[in-house]
Amino acid sequence: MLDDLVISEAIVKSFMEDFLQSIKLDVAIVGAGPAGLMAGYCLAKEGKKVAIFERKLSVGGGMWGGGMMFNKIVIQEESKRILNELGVRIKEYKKGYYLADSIEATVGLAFQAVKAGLKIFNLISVEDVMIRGEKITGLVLNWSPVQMAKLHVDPLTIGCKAAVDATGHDSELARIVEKKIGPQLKTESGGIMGEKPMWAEVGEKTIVNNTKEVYPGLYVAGMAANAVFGGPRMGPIFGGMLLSGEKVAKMILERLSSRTPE
Ligand code: 48F
Repeated sequence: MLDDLVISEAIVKSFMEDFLQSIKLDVAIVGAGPAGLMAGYCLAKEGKKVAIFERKLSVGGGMWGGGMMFNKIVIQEESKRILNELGVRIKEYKKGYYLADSIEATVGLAFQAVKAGLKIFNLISVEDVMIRGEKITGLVLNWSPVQMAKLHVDPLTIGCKAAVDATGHDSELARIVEKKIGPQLKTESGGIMGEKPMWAEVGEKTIVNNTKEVYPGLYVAGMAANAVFGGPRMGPIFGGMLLSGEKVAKMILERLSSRTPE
Protein backbone atom coordinates (compact mmCIF):
# COMPACT_ATOMS: atom_id res chain seq x y z
CA MET A 1 0.00 0.00 0.00
CA LEU A 2 1.35 3.44 -0.91
CA ASP A 3 0.84 6.37 1.42
CA ASP A 4 0.62 9.73 -0.36
CA LEU A 5 1.84 11.51 2.74
CA VAL A 6 5.04 9.45 2.84
CA ILE A 7 5.69 10.44 -0.78
CA SER A 8 5.31 14.12 0.11
CA GLU A 9 7.44 13.81 3.22
CA ALA A 10 10.22 12.00 1.30
CA ILE A 11 10.38 14.72 -1.34
CA VAL A 12 10.29 17.70 1.01
CA LYS A 13 12.82 16.23 3.48
CA SER A 14 15.29 15.19 0.81
CA PHE A 15 15.05 18.51 -1.06
CA MET A 16 15.63 20.44 2.15
CA GLU A 17 18.67 18.31 2.96
CA ASP A 18 20.12 19.08 -0.47
CA PHE A 19 19.38 22.77 -0.14
CA LEU A 20 20.88 22.99 3.35
CA GLN A 21 23.98 21.21 2.05
CA SER A 22 24.27 23.96 -0.56
CA ILE A 23 24.02 26.98 1.73
CA LYS A 24 27.84 27.12 1.81
CA LEU A 25 29.39 26.06 -1.48
CA ASP A 26 32.85 25.94 -2.89
CA VAL A 27 31.47 26.97 -6.27
CA ALA A 28 28.06 28.31 -7.29
CA ILE A 29 27.30 28.21 -11.01
CA VAL A 30 24.48 30.20 -12.56
CA GLY A 31 22.92 28.66 -15.66
CA ALA A 32 22.74 25.00 -16.68
CA GLY A 33 23.60 25.45 -20.34
CA PRO A 34 26.52 23.50 -21.85
CA ALA A 35 29.19 25.76 -20.30
CA GLY A 36 27.71 25.67 -16.79
CA LEU A 37 27.10 21.92 -16.89
CA MET A 38 30.62 21.23 -18.12
CA ALA A 39 32.11 23.45 -15.41
CA GLY A 40 29.99 21.68 -12.81
CA TYR A 41 31.01 18.26 -14.11
CA CYS A 42 34.73 19.09 -13.93
CA LEU A 43 34.51 20.64 -10.44
CA ALA A 44 32.37 17.82 -9.04
CA LYS A 45 34.78 15.22 -10.44
CA GLU A 46 37.51 16.89 -8.35
CA GLY A 47 35.39 16.60 -5.20
CA LYS A 48 34.35 20.25 -4.91
CA LYS A 49 31.04 21.20 -3.34
CA VAL A 50 29.35 22.68 -6.38
CA ALA A 51 25.79 23.49 -7.39
CA ILE A 52 24.09 25.03 -10.40
CA PHE A 53 21.09 27.31 -10.13
CA GLU A 54 18.98 27.23 -13.29
CA ARG A 55 16.04 29.50 -13.99
CA LYS A 56 14.18 27.09 -16.24
CA LEU A 57 12.48 23.76 -15.65
CA SER A 58 14.90 22.07 -18.02
CA VAL A 59 18.68 21.98 -18.10
CA GLY A 60 20.69 22.29 -21.31
CA GLY A 61 20.16 25.98 -22.14
CA GLY A 62 20.52 26.48 -25.88
CA MET A 63 21.93 23.06 -26.64
CA TRP A 64 18.65 21.11 -26.93
CA GLY A 65 17.53 23.05 -29.96
CA GLY A 66 20.59 22.47 -32.18
CA GLY A 67 20.54 24.99 -35.03
CA MET A 68 17.15 26.56 -35.75
CA MET A 69 15.43 23.57 -34.09
CA PHE A 70 17.27 21.03 -36.27
CA ASN A 71 18.37 19.02 -33.26
CA LYS A 72 21.97 18.34 -34.20
CA ILE A 73 25.10 20.10 -32.96
CA VAL A 74 28.50 20.50 -34.56
CA ILE A 75 31.72 20.25 -32.61
CA GLN A 76 35.32 20.59 -33.70
CA GLU A 77 38.44 18.46 -33.34
CA GLU A 78 39.61 19.99 -30.01
CA SER A 79 36.43 19.10 -28.13
CA LYS A 80 35.86 15.57 -29.52
CA ARG A 81 37.65 14.10 -26.52
CA ILE A 82 35.10 15.67 -24.15
CA LEU A 83 32.08 14.05 -25.81
CA ASN A 84 34.02 10.78 -25.94
CA GLU A 85 34.64 11.00 -22.19
CA LEU A 86 30.95 11.71 -21.56
CA GLY A 87 29.94 8.72 -23.68
CA VAL A 88 28.10 10.88 -26.24
CA ARG A 89 28.33 9.45 -29.76
CA ILE A 90 29.81 11.60 -32.49
CA LYS A 91 30.09 11.16 -36.22
CA GLU A 92 32.61 12.77 -38.57
CA TYR A 93 30.83 14.92 -41.16
CA LYS A 94 33.89 16.36 -42.92
CA LYS A 95 37.48 16.66 -41.79
CA GLY A 96 37.42 18.78 -38.63
CA TYR A 97 33.60 18.84 -38.30
CA TYR A 98 31.83 16.37 -36.04
CA LEU A 99 28.10 15.92 -35.44
CA ALA A 100 26.23 14.86 -32.32
CA ASP A 101 22.55 14.54 -31.54
CA SER A 102 21.69 17.61 -29.43
CA ILE A 103 19.38 15.65 -27.12
CA GLU A 104 21.98 12.94 -26.52
CA ALA A 105 24.69 15.55 -25.91
CA THR A 106 22.52 17.49 -23.43
CA VAL A 107 21.29 14.52 -21.41
CA GLY A 108 24.73 12.86 -21.57
CA LEU A 109 26.45 15.92 -20.14
CA ALA A 110 23.80 16.52 -17.48
CA PHE A 111 23.74 12.86 -16.43
CA GLN A 112 27.52 12.56 -16.09
CA ALA A 113 27.66 15.86 -14.19
CA VAL A 114 25.00 14.79 -11.68
CA LYS A 115 26.65 11.37 -11.30
CA ALA A 116 29.97 13.11 -10.59
CA GLY A 117 28.31 14.94 -7.66
CA LEU A 118 27.04 18.22 -9.16
CA LYS A 119 23.81 19.40 -7.53
CA ILE A 120 21.39 21.06 -9.92
CA PHE A 121 18.62 23.29 -8.60
CA ASN A 122 16.20 24.08 -11.40
CA LEU A 123 13.41 26.67 -11.30
CA ILE A 124 15.63 29.00 -9.25
CA SER A 125 16.74 32.38 -10.58
CA VAL A 126 19.73 34.32 -9.32
CA GLU A 127 18.63 37.92 -8.91
CA ASP A 128 21.55 39.52 -7.09
CA VAL A 129 25.00 38.91 -5.65
CA MET A 130 26.57 39.41 -2.22
CA ILE A 131 29.78 41.46 -2.16
CA ARG A 132 31.96 41.71 0.94
CA GLY A 133 35.39 43.36 0.91
CA GLU A 134 35.19 43.91 -2.88
CA LYS A 135 34.69 40.22 -3.59
CA ILE A 136 31.70 38.10 -4.53
CA THR A 137 30.84 35.97 -1.52
CA GLY A 138 27.42 34.65 -2.41
CA LEU A 139 24.30 34.68 -4.56
CA VAL A 140 20.76 35.86 -3.99
CA LEU A 141 18.11 33.37 -5.07
CA ASN A 142 14.42 33.29 -5.67
CA TRP A 143 12.00 30.84 -7.25
CA SER A 144 11.57 31.56 -10.96
CA PRO A 145 7.75 31.47 -10.67
CA VAL A 146 7.99 34.28 -8.10
CA GLN A 147 9.80 36.42 -10.68
CA MET A 148 7.44 35.35 -13.46
CA ALA A 149 4.34 36.22 -11.45
CA LYS A 150 6.01 39.44 -10.25
CA LEU A 151 5.21 38.51 -6.66
CA HIS A 152 6.69 40.64 -3.92
CA VAL A 153 8.59 37.89 -2.08
CA ASP A 154 12.03 38.41 -0.60
CA PRO A 155 14.87 36.13 -1.72
CA LEU A 156 17.29 33.87 0.19
CA THR A 157 21.08 33.73 -0.04
CA ILE A 158 23.79 31.10 -0.39
CA GLY A 159 27.55 31.55 0.11
CA CYS A 160 30.35 30.50 -2.23
CA LYS A 161 34.12 30.80 -2.58
CA ALA A 162 33.74 31.35 -6.33
CA ALA A 163 30.78 32.03 -8.61
CA VAL A 164 30.44 31.34 -12.33
CA ASP A 165 28.30 33.41 -14.66
CA ALA A 166 27.23 30.82 -17.25
CA THR A 167 24.00 32.61 -18.12
CA GLY A 168 24.66 32.77 -21.88
CA HIS A 169 24.10 35.80 -24.10
CA ASP A 170 22.61 37.90 -21.28
CA SER A 171 25.62 37.55 -18.93
CA GLU A 172 23.24 38.31 -16.08
CA LEU A 173 25.63 38.14 -13.14
CA ALA A 174 28.23 40.41 -14.70
CA ARG A 175 25.39 42.77 -15.62
CA ILE A 176 24.15 42.81 -12.02
CA VAL A 177 27.66 43.62 -10.73
CA GLU A 178 28.03 46.42 -13.30
CA LYS A 179 24.62 47.82 -12.41
CA LYS A 180 25.13 47.65 -8.66
CA ILE A 181 28.70 48.89 -8.27
CA GLY A 182 29.52 50.63 -11.55
CA PRO A 183 32.09 49.85 -14.25
CA GLN A 184 34.52 47.83 -12.16
CA LEU A 185 34.70 44.69 -14.27
CA LYS A 186 38.10 43.49 -15.54
CA THR A 187 37.24 44.47 -19.13
CA GLU A 188 38.69 47.22 -21.30
CA SER A 189 35.91 49.66 -20.38
CA GLY A 190 35.17 48.29 -16.93
CA GLY A 191 31.67 47.47 -18.19
CA ILE A 192 30.16 44.80 -20.41
CA MET A 193 31.72 45.09 -23.88
CA GLY A 194 28.79 43.40 -25.69
CA GLU A 195 28.59 40.47 -28.05
CA LYS A 196 29.78 40.86 -31.66
CA PRO A 197 28.11 39.45 -34.82
CA MET A 198 28.19 35.75 -35.69
CA TRP A 199 31.61 34.34 -36.60
CA ALA A 200 32.20 30.73 -35.57
CA GLU A 201 35.92 30.59 -36.35
CA VAL A 202 36.80 33.61 -34.18
CA GLY A 203 34.06 33.14 -31.58
CA GLU A 204 35.16 29.59 -30.75
CA LYS A 205 38.70 30.77 -30.09
CA THR A 206 37.91 33.94 -28.17
CA ILE A 207 35.40 32.22 -25.94
CA VAL A 208 38.17 30.17 -24.34
CA ASN A 209 40.46 33.21 -23.99
CA ASN A 210 37.60 35.26 -22.57
CA THR A 211 36.83 32.65 -19.91
CA LYS A 212 38.26 34.58 -16.97
CA GLU A 213 37.68 36.12 -13.60
CA VAL A 214 35.74 39.28 -14.40
CA TYR A 215 35.43 40.58 -10.84
CA PRO A 216 37.06 39.14 -7.71
CA GLY A 217 35.30 35.84 -7.07
CA LEU A 218 33.19 35.99 -10.25
CA TYR A 219 34.16 34.07 -13.39
CA VAL A 220 32.48 34.14 -16.80
CA ALA A 221 32.12 31.04 -18.97
CA GLY A 222 30.36 30.11 -22.21
CA MET A 223 28.56 32.72 -24.26
CA ALA A 224 28.62 35.07 -21.26
CA ALA A 225 32.43 35.25 -21.63
CA ASN A 226 32.18 36.58 -25.20
CA ALA A 227 29.30 38.88 -24.30
CA VAL A 228 31.27 40.42 -21.42
CA PHE A 229 34.62 40.72 -23.21
CA GLY A 230 33.26 41.60 -26.68
CA GLY A 231 33.72 38.41 -28.72
CA PRO A 232 31.49 37.20 -31.56
CA ARG A 233 28.60 34.75 -31.20
CA MET A 234 28.97 31.45 -32.97
CA GLY A 235 25.66 29.64 -33.44
CA PRO A 236 25.20 25.88 -33.20
CA ILE A 237 28.82 24.83 -32.77
CA PHE A 238 29.28 23.81 -29.14
CA GLY A 239 32.90 22.77 -28.67
CA GLY A 240 33.85 26.21 -27.36
CA MET A 241 31.14 26.06 -24.69
CA LEU A 242 32.49 22.75 -23.39
CA LEU A 243 36.11 23.93 -23.50
CA SER A 244 35.14 27.15 -21.72
CA GLY A 245 33.36 25.19 -18.95
CA GLU A 246 36.42 22.99 -18.59
CA LYS A 247 38.74 26.00 -18.46
CA VAL A 248 36.76 27.88 -15.82
CA ALA A 249 36.74 24.76 -13.63
CA LYS A 250 40.51 24.45 -13.98
CA MET A 251 41.05 28.13 -13.08
CA ILE A 252 38.84 27.85 -10.01
CA LEU A 253 40.49 24.61 -8.89
CA GLU A 254 43.88 26.30 -9.08
CA ARG A 255 42.60 29.31 -7.15
CA LEU A 256 40.96 27.20 -4.44
CA SER A 257 44.03 25.05 -3.99
CA SER A 258 46.30 28.09 -3.63
CA ARG A 259 44.11 29.66 -0.94
CA THR A 260 44.90 29.61 2.74
CA PRO A 261 42.21 27.64 4.59
CA GLU A 262 39.43 29.77 6.12
O1 48F B 1 22.28 30.06 -23.06
P1 48F B 1 22.99 28.88 -22.51
O2 48F B 1 22.93 27.61 -23.25
O3 48F B 1 24.51 29.35 -22.23
P2 48F B 1 25.92 28.71 -22.63
O4 48F B 1 26.21 27.53 -21.79
O5 48F B 1 25.73 28.20 -24.12
C1 48F B 1 25.38 29.05 -25.15
C2 48F B 1 24.73 28.25 -26.24
O6 48F B 1 23.58 27.59 -25.79
C3 48F B 1 24.32 29.06 -27.47
C4 48F B 1 25.48 29.43 -28.29
C5 48F B 1 26.23 28.30 -28.93
O7 48F B 1 27.10 28.77 -29.84
O8 48F B 1 25.79 30.56 -28.44
O9 48F B 1 23.58 30.19 -27.06
O10 48F B 1 26.87 29.84 -22.63
O11 48F B 1 22.48 28.60 -21.04
C6 48F B 1 22.36 29.61 -20.08
C7 48F B 1 21.39 29.16 -19.00
O12 48F B 1 21.39 30.11 -17.95
C8 48F B 1 20.07 30.24 -17.44
C9 48F B 1 19.19 30.13 -18.68
O13 48F B 1 17.87 29.75 -18.33
C10 48F B 1 19.94 29.05 -19.48
O14 48F B 1 19.46 27.76 -19.23
N1 48F B 1 19.98 31.54 -16.77
C11 48F B 1 20.14 32.76 -17.33
N2 48F B 1 20.05 33.72 -16.40
C12 48F B 1 19.84 33.09 -15.20
C13 48F B 1 19.80 31.70 -15.44
C14 48F B 1 19.67 33.54 -13.86
N3 48F B 1 19.71 34.83 -13.53
N4 48F B 1 19.45 32.61 -12.89
C15 48F B 1 19.42 31.29 -13.20
N5 48F B 1 19.58 30.82 -14.46
